[in-house]
Amino acid sequence: MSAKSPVLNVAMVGHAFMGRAHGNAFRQANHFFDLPLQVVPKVIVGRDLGRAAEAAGKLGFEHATTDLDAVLADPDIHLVDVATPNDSHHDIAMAALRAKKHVMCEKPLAMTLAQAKAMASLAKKQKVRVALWHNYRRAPATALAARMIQRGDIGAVRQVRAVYLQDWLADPKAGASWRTSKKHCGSGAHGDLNAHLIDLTRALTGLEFESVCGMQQTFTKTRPAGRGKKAKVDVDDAFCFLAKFKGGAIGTYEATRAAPGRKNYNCVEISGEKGTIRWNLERMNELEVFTDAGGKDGQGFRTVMCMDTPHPYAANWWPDGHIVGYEHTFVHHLADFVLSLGKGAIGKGTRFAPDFDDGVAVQAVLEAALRSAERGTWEKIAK
Ligand code: SOE
Repeated sequence: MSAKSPVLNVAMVGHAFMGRAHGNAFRQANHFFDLPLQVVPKVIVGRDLGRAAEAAGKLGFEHATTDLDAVLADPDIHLVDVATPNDSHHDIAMAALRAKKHVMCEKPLAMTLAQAKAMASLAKKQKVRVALWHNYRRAPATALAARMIQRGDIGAVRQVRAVYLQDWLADPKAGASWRTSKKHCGSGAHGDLNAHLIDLTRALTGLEFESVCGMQQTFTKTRPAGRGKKAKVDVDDAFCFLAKFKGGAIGTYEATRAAPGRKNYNCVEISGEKGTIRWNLERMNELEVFTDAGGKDGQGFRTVMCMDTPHPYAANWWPDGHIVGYEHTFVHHLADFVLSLGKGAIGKGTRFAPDFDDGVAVQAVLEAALRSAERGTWEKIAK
């Protein structure tokens, strides 16, 4: 990127945990990637001006506001980033799309499949670029896994084993939040964590879901809500489902936020005809690989340390052997999105994934699994 590169002025709506991860990416991307646009963190939009201004100062945005309409009306804002709780994704993104802004949105894309479809459809109509922050596609190790699987290193995929285990809601005394209220989040661990697993396994294998069979459990039915009050929990603490893929592969998925000791254990294992690949977020730079190399007496899982020049993204940071972290996956995600923006008109070969069509695909699986858990039946994935 040269000093005269055009700018990409960013408005970020929301500034909590995901706002901090996105904000860091907006500031870092141009420092480590040669991008066609200079990303400029312009404004943070929040409900409370004081807190938004404090976040703007910390995250390096030029200013803060509570007036989203004014931001959307500003021709000098090019990209709107939605980093808010799930129930506001649709309305904010649709308003930004109507204003012809490029839009990046946190996962899950929406509260329902219908909302997700409306967002994807409007994005196409407005001919703007959109992205969904499924950041785990872009760890060096997961990007390498996708490359290896898609070039045939493990043969045709037969089985997917995916778990995303956390424990921040294992304690019944852990407080209620928007993440435990269906009105604000749609579902609990399912939409929060299975969404990541669905997207990541789609990205790694290229498989599409055919039907699912799910079950869910809420272990803690009410939680402290401050000032001695209690709030009802009407979403899952844990959600498991079986999956049949088009072409005959099968899968198992498990998401929970009540597994003591599991802090952020996002672990995916893909078995093919002739090999297996396993990735665990808690050891995010490592990829466990079993292929039929080495003859019968030399076989075994090997650990690939994905932090060297041949590995995706790794060379943008440090010399071989230096590791990267969780926050780097967001920087990689944004860098690839800006590269896609720089390719001009939307067309084949310039598409960024995951976009809102991928969001629709994830939402369709989430919703089918919820229907299945409610009815106790296998459910086909809606088109
Ligand atoms: C909470 O479960 C959470 O912050 C998720 O919402 C994120 O998507 C995940 O990356 C980490 O855990």
